[in-house]
Amino acid sequence: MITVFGGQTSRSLRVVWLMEEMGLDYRVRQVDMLSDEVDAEFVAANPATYIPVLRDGDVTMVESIAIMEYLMARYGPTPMAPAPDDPAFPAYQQFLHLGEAGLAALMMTPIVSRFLAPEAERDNWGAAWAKAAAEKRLRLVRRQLEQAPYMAGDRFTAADISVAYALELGRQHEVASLGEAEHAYLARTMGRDAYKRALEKSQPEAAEA
Ligand SMILES: N[C@@H](CCC(=O)N[C@@H](CS)C(=O)NCC(=O)O)C(=O)O
Repeated sequence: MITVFGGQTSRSLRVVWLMEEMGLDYRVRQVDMLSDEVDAEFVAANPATYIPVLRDGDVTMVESIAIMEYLMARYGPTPMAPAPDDPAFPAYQQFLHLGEAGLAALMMTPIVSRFLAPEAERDNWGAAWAKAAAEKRLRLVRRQLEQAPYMAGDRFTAADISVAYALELGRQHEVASLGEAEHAYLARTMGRDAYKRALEKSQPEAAEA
């Protein structure tokens, strides 16, 4: 069975959400990122010690977007991934990656600066730059939402899983200013049954059930 090492609000949610959309069988193996104890199985799976990690038979992978691409290629075809000859494909591919590389990854610097950095280092230039860079990239999401309900057009795809996760991260930690269209988009995407199931199954108490 597929195992995802993750946590309830981590990027493992992207992977679990996708598996719920695809109807795949999996289990979530909780990783407590705040614990001081060494989690030997997790460290063996990812010596860089970040989540999510996917284990599928002999395959061990990190990076949420790469994992999603692997799952859709390995267990598809799926409506979550438009085919390369589909007119929706370029926008799909762009936003699938923008959600992490252009949004969530940039948001992490202001988030960890605000919540984890020593007091004197909270307002640092790098964090302000990363926040501004993410805000600029959000204009691409905003422009897309003026034209279509989803990142790839009329249909929900994995690009929405990628971008919605990032928007929610920015919203929760107040590092992104979301307008009405972005809030409506979050309600539309995170209102899906598959997302609700993913959230439930990512809770620590549900993990080993
Ligand atoms: N680009 C990676 C980022 C993964 C990442 O930053 N994960 C966070 C949790 S959401 C983490 O484990 N951070 C701890 C660390 O980096 O040490 C992905 O998309 O999977």
